Amino acid sequence: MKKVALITGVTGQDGSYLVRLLLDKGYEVHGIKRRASLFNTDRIDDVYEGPHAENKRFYLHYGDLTDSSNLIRIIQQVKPDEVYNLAAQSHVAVSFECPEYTADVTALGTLRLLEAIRIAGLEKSTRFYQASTSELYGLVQETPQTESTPFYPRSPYAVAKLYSYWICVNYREAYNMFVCNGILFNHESPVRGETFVTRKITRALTRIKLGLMDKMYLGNLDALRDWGHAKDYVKMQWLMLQQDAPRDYVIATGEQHSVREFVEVAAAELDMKIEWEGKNEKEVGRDASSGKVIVAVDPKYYRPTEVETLLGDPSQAKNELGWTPEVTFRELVQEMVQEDYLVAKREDLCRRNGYEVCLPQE
Ligand code: NDP
Ligand code: GDR
Repeated sequence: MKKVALITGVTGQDGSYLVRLLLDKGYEVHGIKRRASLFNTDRIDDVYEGPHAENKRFYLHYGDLTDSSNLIRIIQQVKPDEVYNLAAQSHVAVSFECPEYTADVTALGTLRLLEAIRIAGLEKSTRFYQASTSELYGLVQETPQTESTPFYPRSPYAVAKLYSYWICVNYREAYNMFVCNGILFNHESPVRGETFVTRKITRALTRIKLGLMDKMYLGNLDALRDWGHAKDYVKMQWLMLQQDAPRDYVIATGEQHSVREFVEVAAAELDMKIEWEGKNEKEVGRDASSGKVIVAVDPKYYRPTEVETLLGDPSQAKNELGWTPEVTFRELVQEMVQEDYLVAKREDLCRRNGYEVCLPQE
Protein backbone atom coordinates (compact mmCIF):
# COMPACT_ATOMS: atom_id res chain seq x y z
CA MET A 1 0.00 0.00 0.00
CA LYS A 2 1.41 3.39 -0.90
CA LYS A 3 1.78 5.82 1.95
CA VAL A 4 -0.15 9.09 1.97
CA ALA A 5 1.48 12.32 3.07
CA LEU A 6 0.01 15.76 3.65
CA ILE A 7 2.32 18.79 3.40
CA THR A 8 1.32 22.23 4.66
CA GLY A 9 3.49 24.94 3.14
CA VAL A 10 3.95 22.85 -0.01
CA THR A 11 4.44 26.00 -2.12
CA GLY A 12 7.39 27.14 0.02
CA GLN A 13 11.08 26.33 -0.31
CA ASP A 14 11.08 23.17 1.82
CA GLY A 15 7.69 22.02 0.56
CA SER A 16 8.99 22.04 -3.00
CA TYR A 17 11.97 19.82 -2.11
CA LEU A 18 9.96 17.54 0.18
CA VAL A 19 7.22 16.86 -2.37
CA ARG A 20 9.87 15.65 -4.86
CA LEU A 21 11.46 13.43 -2.25
CA LEU A 22 8.14 11.83 -1.27
CA LEU A 23 7.00 11.33 -4.86
CA ASP A 24 10.35 9.65 -5.59
CA LYS A 25 9.69 7.33 -2.67
CA GLY A 26 6.32 6.32 -4.14
CA TYR A 27 4.05 8.32 -1.81
CA GLU A 28 0.70 9.82 -2.70
CA VAL A 29 1.21 13.46 -1.72
CA HIS A 30 -1.37 16.07 -0.80
CA GLY A 31 -0.40 19.69 -0.37
CA ILE A 32 -2.23 22.67 1.06
CA LYS A 33 -1.91 25.89 -0.90
CA ARG A 34 -3.32 29.28 -0.05
CA ARG A 35 -5.66 31.19 -2.27
CA ALA A 36 -3.76 34.14 -3.76
CA SER A 37 -4.68 36.67 -6.41
CA LEU A 38 -1.82 35.42 -8.59
CA PHE A 39 -0.50 31.87 -9.09
CA ASN A 40 1.73 31.01 -6.12
CA THR A 41 2.82 27.54 -7.23
CA ASP A 42 6.00 28.48 -9.14
CA ARG A 43 8.20 26.19 -7.10
CA ILE A 44 6.07 23.09 -7.70
CA ASP A 45 4.65 23.70 -11.17
CA ASP A 46 7.01 21.16 -12.73
CA VAL A 47 5.80 18.32 -10.48
CA TYR A 48 2.09 19.22 -10.33
CA GLU A 49 0.35 17.77 -13.38
CA GLY A 50 -2.95 19.60 -13.04
CA PRO A 51 -6.36 18.46 -11.82
CA HIS A 52 -7.16 16.25 -14.83
CA ALA A 53 -3.98 14.22 -15.15
CA GLU A 54 -4.23 10.42 -15.07
CA ASN A 55 -2.50 8.27 -12.43
CA LYS A 56 -2.02 11.31 -10.28
CA ARG A 57 -0.04 11.03 -7.08
CA PHE A 58 0.15 14.71 -6.19
CA TYR A 59 -2.97 16.64 -5.19
CA LEU A 60 -3.41 20.26 -4.12
CA HIS A 61 -6.10 21.54 -1.76
CA TYR A 62 -6.94 25.13 -0.97
CA GLY A 63 -6.50 25.80 2.70
CA ASP A 64 -5.06 27.96 5.41
CA LEU A 65 -3.62 27.28 8.84
CA THR A 66 -5.96 29.91 10.27
CA ASP A 67 -9.04 27.93 9.16
CA SER A 68 -9.82 24.99 11.48
CA SER A 69 -12.85 23.66 9.63
CA ASN A 70 -10.88 23.57 6.38
CA LEU A 71 -8.03 21.66 8.05
CA ILE A 72 -10.44 19.17 9.64
CA ARG A 73 -12.12 18.53 6.29
CA ILE A 74 -8.81 18.00 4.47
CA ILE A 75 -7.48 15.64 7.17
CA GLN A 76 -10.75 13.68 7.15
CA GLN A 77 -10.66 13.39 3.35
CA VAL A 78 -6.98 12.60 2.92
CA LYS A 79 -6.44 10.42 6.02
CA PRO A 80 -2.67 10.97 5.85
CA ASP A 81 -0.15 8.51 7.26
CA GLU A 82 2.25 11.42 7.66
CA VAL A 83 1.69 15.15 8.08
CA TYR A 84 4.55 17.59 7.49
CA ASN A 85 3.69 20.96 8.99
CA LEU A 86 5.92 23.34 7.05
CA ALA A 87 3.49 26.23 6.71
CA ALA A 88 4.30 29.38 8.66
CA GLN A 89 4.69 33.10 8.45
CA SER A 90 8.37 32.27 8.35
CA HIS A 91 10.08 35.67 8.10
CA VAL A 92 11.64 36.83 11.37
CA ALA A 93 11.76 40.56 10.48
CA VAL A 94 8.17 40.50 9.18
CA SER A 95 7.03 38.91 12.46
CA PHE A 96 7.85 42.20 14.23
CA GLU A 97 5.51 43.97 11.78
CA CYS A 98 2.75 41.33 11.96
CA PRO A 99 3.13 39.70 15.39
CA GLU A 100 -0.51 38.74 15.87
CA TYR A 101 -0.87 37.16 12.44
CA THR A 102 2.44 35.35 12.97
CA ALA A 103 1.15 33.91 16.25
CA ASP A 104 -2.11 32.87 14.63
CA VAL A 105 -0.44 30.97 11.79
CA THR A 106 2.90 29.90 13.21
CA ALA A 107 1.72 28.99 16.72
CA LEU A 108 -2.02 28.27 16.65
CA GLY A 109 -1.88 26.76 13.16
CA THR A 110 0.07 23.83 14.60
CA LEU A 111 -2.50 23.32 17.34
CA ARG A 112 -5.33 23.40 14.78
CA LEU A 113 -3.64 20.69 12.72
CA LEU A 114 -2.97 18.46 15.72
CA GLU A 115 -6.59 18.86 16.83
CA ALA A 116 -7.82 18.12 13.30
CA ILE A 117 -5.93 14.82 13.46
CA ARG A 118 -7.56 13.98 16.80
CA ILE A 119 -11.03 15.03 15.63
CA ALA A 120 -10.63 12.73 12.62
CA GLY A 121 -9.72 9.91 15.04
CA LEU A 122 -6.28 9.50 13.43
CA GLU A 123 -4.11 10.27 16.46
CA LYS A 124 -2.93 6.67 16.77
CA SER A 125 -2.00 6.27 13.12
CA THR A 126 -0.91 9.65 11.71
CA ARG A 127 2.69 10.71 12.22
CA PHE A 128 3.41 14.44 12.52
CA TYR A 129 6.51 16.46 11.65
CA GLN A 130 6.80 19.99 13.03
CA ALA A 131 9.13 22.52 11.38
CA SER A 132 10.85 23.81 14.50
CA THR A 133 13.77 26.16 14.27
CA SER A 134 17.14 27.26 15.58
CA GLU A 135 15.48 30.64 16.22
CA LEU A 136 14.19 29.00 19.43
CA TYR A 137 17.73 29.39 20.83
CA GLY A 138 17.73 33.15 20.06
CA LEU A 139 19.96 34.65 22.73
CA VAL A 140 22.08 31.55 22.88
CA GLN A 141 22.70 29.89 26.23
CA GLU A 142 25.44 27.52 25.03
CA THR A 143 27.47 26.85 21.88
CA PRO A 144 27.04 24.72 19.87
CA GLN A 145 23.31 24.25 20.35
CA THR A 146 21.95 20.73 20.91
CA GLU A 147 18.54 19.18 21.59
CA SER A 148 18.98 20.04 25.30
CA THR A 149 20.18 23.66 24.98
CA PRO A 150 17.68 26.00 26.74
CA PHE A 151 15.53 28.19 24.48
CA TYR A 152 15.47 32.01 24.55
CA PRO A 153 13.37 33.23 21.59
CA ARG A 154 14.05 36.76 20.32
CA SER A 155 11.17 37.57 17.94
CA PRO A 156 7.41 37.12 17.66
CA TYR A 157 8.21 34.42 15.07
CA ALA A 158 10.46 32.53 17.46
CA VAL A 159 7.97 32.84 20.32
CA ALA A 160 5.24 31.45 18.06
CA LYS A 161 7.52 28.55 17.08
CA LEU A 162 8.24 27.97 20.78
CA TYR A 163 4.51 27.44 21.32
CA SER A 164 4.42 25.00 18.44
CA TYR A 165 7.45 23.13 19.73
CA TRP A 166 5.87 22.63 23.16
CA ILE A 167 2.36 21.83 21.93
CA CYS A 168 3.95 19.06 19.85
CA VAL A 169 5.81 17.71 22.88
CA ASN A 170 2.60 17.96 24.90
CA TYR A 171 0.47 16.07 22.35
CA ARG A 172 3.15 13.40 22.15
CA GLU A 173 3.06 12.95 25.93
CA ALA A 174 -0.67 13.52 26.50
CA TYR A 175 -2.09 11.44 23.64
CA ASN A 176 0.84 9.24 22.78
CA MET A 177 0.94 10.71 19.27
CA PHE A 178 3.90 10.17 16.97
CA VAL A 179 5.10 13.78 16.79
CA CYS A 180 8.65 14.99 16.02
CA ASN A 181 10.20 18.43 16.15
CA GLY A 182 12.96 18.99 13.63
CA ILE A 183 15.01 21.86 15.07
CA LEU A 184 16.39 23.00 11.75
CA PHE A 185 19.10 25.60 11.39
CA ASN A 186 19.02 27.97 8.40
CA HIS A 187 18.81 26.15 5.10
CA GLU A 188 18.83 27.73 1.70
CA SER A 189 18.65 26.91 -1.99
CA PRO A 190 18.10 28.58 -5.36
CA VAL A 191 14.37 28.69 -4.52
CA ARG A 192 14.85 30.36 -1.16
CA GLY A 193 12.44 33.29 -0.64
CA GLU A 194 13.95 36.45 -2.14
CA THR A 195 13.83 38.45 1.11
CA PHE A 196 15.95 36.06 3.19
CA VAL A 197 19.49 37.33 3.35
CA THR A 198 21.25 34.63 1.29
CA ARG A 199 18.92 34.87 -1.69
CA LYS A 200 18.81 38.64 -1.41
CA ILE A 201 22.60 38.63 -1.74
CA THR A 202 22.87 36.18 -4.65
CA ARG A 203 20.05 37.87 -6.50
CA ALA A 204 21.53 41.35 -6.01
CA LEU A 205 25.18 40.51 -6.76
CA THR A 206 24.33 38.73 -10.02
CA ARG A 207 22.28 41.73 -11.13
CA ILE A 208 25.05 44.15 -10.07
CA LYS A 209 27.52 42.09 -12.09
CA LEU A 210 25.42 42.62 -15.22
CA GLY A 211 24.76 46.29 -14.55
CA LEU A 212 21.06 45.76 -13.81
CA MET A 213 21.45 47.18 -10.31
CA ASP A 214 24.00 49.50 -8.66
CA LYS A 215 24.05 48.61 -5.01
CA MET A 216 22.44 46.38 -2.40
CA TYR A 217 21.48 47.39 1.12
CA LEU A 218 21.79 44.94 3.99
CA GLY A 219 21.35 45.01 7.77
CA ASN A 220 23.55 43.26 10.32
CA LEU A 221 26.63 42.00 8.45
CA ASP A 222 28.08 40.43 11.61
CA ALA A 223 25.22 37.95 12.15
CA LEU A 224 26.56 34.39 12.24
CA ARG A 225 24.52 31.50 10.87
CA ASP A 226 24.88 27.76 10.33
CA TRP A 227 23.72 27.52 6.69
CA GLY A 228 22.89 24.23 4.99
CA HIS A 229 21.08 23.15 1.80
CA ALA A 230 17.30 22.56 1.87
CA LYS A 231 17.58 19.35 -0.17
CA ASP A 232 19.74 17.78 2.56
CA TYR A 233 17.40 18.96 5.31
CA VAL A 234 14.15 17.57 3.87
CA LYS A 235 15.71 14.08 3.85
CA MET A 236 15.93 14.36 7.61
CA GLN A 237 12.31 15.55 7.87
CA TRP A 238 11.23 12.29 6.25
CA LEU A 239 13.72 10.15 8.16
CA MET A 240 12.45 11.38 11.53
CA LEU A 241 8.98 10.00 10.81
CA GLN A 242 10.36 6.56 9.83
CA GLN A 243 11.77 5.78 13.30
CA ASP A 244 10.29 3.35 15.81
CA ALA A 245 9.74 6.11 18.37
CA PRO A 246 9.27 9.86 17.97
CA ARG A 247 12.12 12.19 19.00
CA ASP A 248 13.26 15.74 18.39
CA TYR A 249 16.43 16.36 16.39
CA VAL A 250 18.78 19.27 15.69
CA ILE A 251 19.57 19.50 11.98
CA ALA A 252 22.60 21.63 11.17
CA THR A 253 25.98 21.52 9.48
CA GLY A 254 28.09 22.37 12.56
CA GLU A 255 29.79 25.18 10.61
CA GLN A 256 29.22 28.90 10.98
CA HIS A 257 29.68 31.90 8.66
CA SER A 258 28.84 35.60 8.85
CA VAL A 259 26.57 37.49 6.49
CA ARG A 260 29.66 39.46 5.39
CA GLU A 261 31.43 36.22 4.53
CA PHE A 262 28.41 35.05 2.53
CA VAL A 263 28.67 38.26 0.49
CA GLU A 264 32.40 37.71 -0.09
CA VAL A 265 32.03 34.07 -1.18
CA ALA A 266 29.12 34.90 -3.48
CA ALA A 267 31.05 37.81 -5.00
CA ALA A 268 34.09 35.60 -5.56
CA GLU A 269 31.89 33.23 -7.59
CA LEU A 270 31.29 36.15 -9.93
CA ASP A 271 35.01 37.08 -10.02
CA MET A 272 34.31 40.10 -7.88
CA LYS A 273 36.29 41.08 -4.81
CA ILE A 274 34.74 43.17 -2.07
CA GLU A 275 36.81 45.62 -0.02
CA TRP A 276 35.14 46.68 3.22
CA GLU A 277 35.51 50.03 4.92
CA GLY A 278 33.74 51.83 7.78
CA LYS A 279 31.98 50.33 10.75
CA ASN A 280 28.43 49.40 11.76
CA GLU A 281 25.85 51.42 9.81
CA LYS A 282 28.63 53.32 7.99
CA GLU A 283 30.17 50.13 6.61
CA VAL A 284 30.29 49.77 2.83
CA GLY A 285 31.70 47.18 0.45
CA ARG A 286 33.50 48.34 -2.71
CA ASP A 287 34.01 46.31 -5.82
CA ALA A 288 37.83 46.20 -5.96
CA SER A 289 37.98 46.42 -9.75
CA SER A 290 35.67 49.42 -10.25
CA GLY A 291 36.03 51.11 -6.84
CA LYS A 292 32.23 51.46 -6.76
CA VAL A 293 30.28 50.93 -3.55
CA ILE A 294 28.08 47.92 -4.21
CA VAL A 295 27.11 46.97 -0.64
CA ALA A 296 25.86 49.42 1.98
CA VAL A 297 24.24 49.04 5.37
CA ASP A 298 20.73 50.31 5.90
CA PRO A 299 19.67 50.13 9.58
CA LYS A 300 16.10 49.61 8.41
CA TYR A 301 17.09 45.95 8.07
CA TYR A 302 18.23 45.75 11.71
CA ARG A 303 15.83 43.86 13.95
CA PRO A 304 14.51 45.18 17.29
CA THR A 305 16.10 42.14 18.94
CA GLU A 306 18.67 40.26 16.88
CA VAL A 307 19.89 36.67 16.95
CA GLU A 308 23.62 37.30 16.63
CA THR A 309 24.95 33.77 16.45
CA LEU A 310 23.69 30.25 15.79
CA LEU A 311 25.70 27.07 15.47
CA GLY A 312 24.13 23.63 15.65
CA ASP A 313 25.49 20.29 16.77
CA PRO A 314 23.84 17.60 14.61
CA SER A 315 25.52 14.66 16.43
CA GLN A 316 22.26 13.05 17.53
CA ALA A 317 20.92 13.00 13.95
CA LYS A 318 24.22 11.58 12.75
CA ASN A 319 24.53 8.91 15.44
CA GLU A 320 20.90 7.77 15.52
CA LEU A 321 19.74 8.27 11.95
CA GLY A 322 23.00 8.25 10.02
CA TRP A 323 22.27 11.71 8.61
CA THR A 324 25.01 14.05 7.46
CA PRO A 325 24.64 17.04 5.16
CA GLU A 326 26.16 16.49 1.72
CA VAL A 327 26.32 20.03 0.32
CA THR A 328 29.13 22.25 1.63
CA PHE A 329 28.77 25.95 2.34
CA ARG A 330 30.76 26.85 -0.78
CA GLU A 331 28.72 24.49 -3.00
CA LEU A 332 25.51 26.01 -1.63
CA VAL A 333 26.64 29.56 -2.44
CA GLN A 334 27.90 28.43 -5.86
CA GLU A 335 24.56 26.85 -6.78
CA MET A 336 22.57 29.87 -5.63
CA VAL A 337 24.82 32.29 -7.52
CA GLN A 338 24.74 30.19 -10.69
CA GLU A 339 20.95 29.96 -10.71
CA ASP A 340 20.45 33.66 -10.03
CA TYR A 341 23.04 34.54 -12.67
CA LEU A 342 20.92 32.70 -15.26
CA VAL A 343 17.87 34.72 -14.20
CA ALA A 344 19.87 37.96 -14.33
CA LYS A 345 21.19 37.08 -17.81
CA ARG A 346 17.60 36.62 -19.02
CA GLU A 347 16.69 40.04 -17.62
CA ASP A 348 19.76 41.53 -19.28
CA LEU A 349 18.81 39.97 -22.62
CA CYS A 350 15.34 41.49 -22.36
CA ARG A 351 16.75 44.88 -21.43
CA ARG A 352 19.24 44.85 -24.30
CA ASN A 353 16.42 44.04 -26.70
CA GLY A 354 14.40 47.03 -25.63
CA TYR A 355 12.05 45.38 -23.13
CA GLU A 356 11.63 47.06 -19.79
CA VAL A 357 12.83 44.96 -16.85
CA CYS A 358 10.98 45.71 -13.66
CA LEU A 359 11.35 43.22 -10.84
CA PRO A 360 10.33 43.57 -7.19
CA GLN A 361 13.05 44.90 -4.90
CA GLU A 362 13.47 44.46 -1.15
P1 NDP B 1 8.74 29.47 3.18
O1 NDP B 1 8.49 30.83 3.71
O2 NDP B 1 9.47 29.31 1.90
O3 NDP B 1 7.35 28.70 3.02
C1 NDP B 1 6.31 28.87 3.93
C2 NDP B 1 5.09 28.16 3.41
O4 NDP B 1 4.00 28.37 4.31
C3 NDP B 1 4.60 28.67 2.04
O5 NDP B 1 4.10 27.58 1.30
C4 NDP B 1 3.47 29.59 2.42
O6 NDP B 1 2.52 29.77 1.40
C5 NDP B 1 2.88 28.80 3.57
N1 NDP B 1 1.99 29.60 4.44
C6 NDP B 1 2.26 30.79 5.01
N2 NDP B 1 1.19 31.19 5.72
C7 NDP B 1 0.24 30.25 5.60
C8 NDP B 1 -1.06 30.10 6.08
N3 NDP B 1 -1.65 31.04 6.83
N4 NDP B 1 -1.76 28.98 5.78
C9 NDP B 1 -1.19 28.03 4.99
N5 NDP B 1 0.04 28.12 4.47
C10 NDP B 1 0.75 29.22 4.78
O7 NDP B 1 9.48 28.65 4.36
P2 NDP B 1 10.56 27.48 4.23
O8 NDP B 1 10.13 26.52 3.21
O9 NDP B 1 11.92 28.07 4.19
O10 NDP B 1 10.43 26.81 5.68
C11 NDP B 1 9.47 25.79 5.92
C12 NDP B 1 9.15 25.77 7.41
O11 NDP B 1 10.34 25.54 8.15
C13 NDP B 1 8.58 27.07 7.95
O12 NDP B 1 7.66 26.72 8.96
C14 NDP B 1 9.77 27.77 8.57
O13 NDP B 1 9.36 28.62 9.60
C15 NDP B 1 10.55 26.58 9.09
N6 NDP B 1 11.99 26.73 9.16
C16 NDP B 1 12.68 27.15 8.06
C17 NDP B 1 14.06 27.22 8.10
C18 NDP B 1 14.84 27.68 6.92
O14 NDP B 1 16.02 28.04 7.12
N7 NDP B 1 14.30 27.66 5.72
C19 NDP B 1 14.81 26.82 9.31
C20 NDP B 1 13.97 26.36 10.38
C21 NDP B 1 12.62 26.31 10.29
P3 NDP B 1 2.75 30.85 0.21
O15 NDP B 1 3.69 30.18 -0.77
O16 NDP B 1 1.39 31.06 -0.32
O17 NDP B 1 3.36 32.07 0.83
P1 GDR C 1 16.71 34.21 9.77
O1 GDR C 1 17.05 34.42 8.22
O2 GDR C 1 16.22 35.45 10.40
O3 GDR C 1 17.91 33.55 10.36
O4 GDR C 1 15.47 33.21 9.69
P2 GDR C 1 17.37 35.72 7.37
O5 GDR C 1 18.03 35.25 6.14
O6 GDR C 1 16.17 36.59 7.23
O7 GDR C 1 18.44 36.50 8.29
C1 GDR C 1 19.68 35.93 8.64
C2 GDR C 1 20.54 36.98 9.30
O8 GDR C 1 20.93 37.95 8.32
C3 GDR C 1 20.78 39.24 8.87
N1 GDR C 1 20.59 40.21 7.79
C4 GDR C 1 19.53 40.29 6.97
N2 GDR C 1 18.44 39.52 6.87
C5 GDR C 1 17.54 39.83 5.90
N3 GDR C 1 16.46 39.05 5.75
N4 GDR C 1 17.70 40.89 5.06
C6 GDR C 1 18.79 41.70 5.14
O9 GDR C 1 18.92 42.66 4.39
C7 GDR C 1 19.76 41.38 6.14
N5 GDR C 1 20.95 41.90 6.47
C8 GDR C 1 21.45 41.19 7.47
C9 GDR C 1 19.57 39.10 9.79
O10 GDR C 1 19.53 40.20 10.71
C10 GDR C 1 19.85 37.76 10.42
O11 GDR C 1 20.71 37.89 11.51
C11 GDR C 1 15.47 32.11 8.78
C12 GDR C 1 14.00 31.82 8.40
O12 GDR C 1 14.00 30.85 7.38
C13 GDR C 1 13.25 31.28 9.61
O13 GDR C 1 11.95 30.84 9.18
C14 GDR C 1 14.02 30.08 10.18
O14 GDR C 1 13.34 29.62 11.33
C15 GDR C 1 15.43 30.51 10.53
O15 GDR C 1 16.08 30.98 9.36
C16 GDR C 1 16.26 29.33 11.07
